Amino acid sequence: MKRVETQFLKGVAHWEQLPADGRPEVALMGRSNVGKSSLLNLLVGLKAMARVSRTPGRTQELNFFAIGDRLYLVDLPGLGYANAPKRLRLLWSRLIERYLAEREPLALVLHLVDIRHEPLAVDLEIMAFVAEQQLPYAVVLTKSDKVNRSRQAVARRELDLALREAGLGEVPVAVTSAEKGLGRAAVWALVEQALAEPDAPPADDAPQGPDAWDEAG
Ligand SMILES: Nc1nc2c(ncn2[C@@H]2O[C@H](COP(=O)(O)OP(=O)(O)OP(=O)(O)O)[C@@H](O)[C@H]2O)c(=O)[nH]1
Ligand SMILES: [Mg+2]
Repeated sequence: MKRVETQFLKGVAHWEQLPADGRPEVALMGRSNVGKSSLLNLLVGLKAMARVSRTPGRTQELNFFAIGDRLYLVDLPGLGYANAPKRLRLLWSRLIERYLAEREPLALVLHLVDIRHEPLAVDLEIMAFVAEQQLPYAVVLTKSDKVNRSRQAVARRELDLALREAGLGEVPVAVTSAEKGLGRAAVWALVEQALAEPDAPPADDAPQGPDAWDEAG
């Protein structure tokens, strides 16, 4: 698997610590344990760039990873737990909420949904928030190695229904397995598409696609 030149920049716990260079940012968002850190590792082609934890909710800060000098992947803290109280939004830190609502360089929210389960309450909250704020948005169905083809098809239908009910039409979807190394190019394609949108920050003459950034040792 090819690597993408990647560096951990920092964990951000306060607004003032956000990078000031204006590079576009792609945020990985989803419930705790859905596979955000694993997807980040898959995307950059390194096994242990983002910490993968079996203990839900371990990542408490917004973790910024520089992809070349072109963009940041932002590993957001996991949201909500299976046994969380009803008002899940309370578990979103004010920083996450403000980051999503106000962050200028935010070019794409990648919402990770576990392919094994119907979208959970926390997923519906994310969709509602995305619709309300009109954020650039795509969904990644994770852990595809855990289900068969027919369950994959059902998951797509359940997802499409939830998206429609949230008022979100035409949302791009990728299917991944960090375990099997599947879906990497599909997710990068979503990122490229978002960076190419007219209201995204200009990409200069930067090379296109992860293969072009294959400079890491
Ligand atoms: N089988 C399988 N397991 C996966 C996959 N992706 C992640 N996992 C497992 O799911 C667990 C959680 O993965 P993480 O990547 O740490 O999830 P996270 O969303 O970053 O979790 P928090 O940071 O705690 O919110 C780990 O045990 C991973 O090994 C996948 O594609 N397939
Ligand atoms: Mg994580």
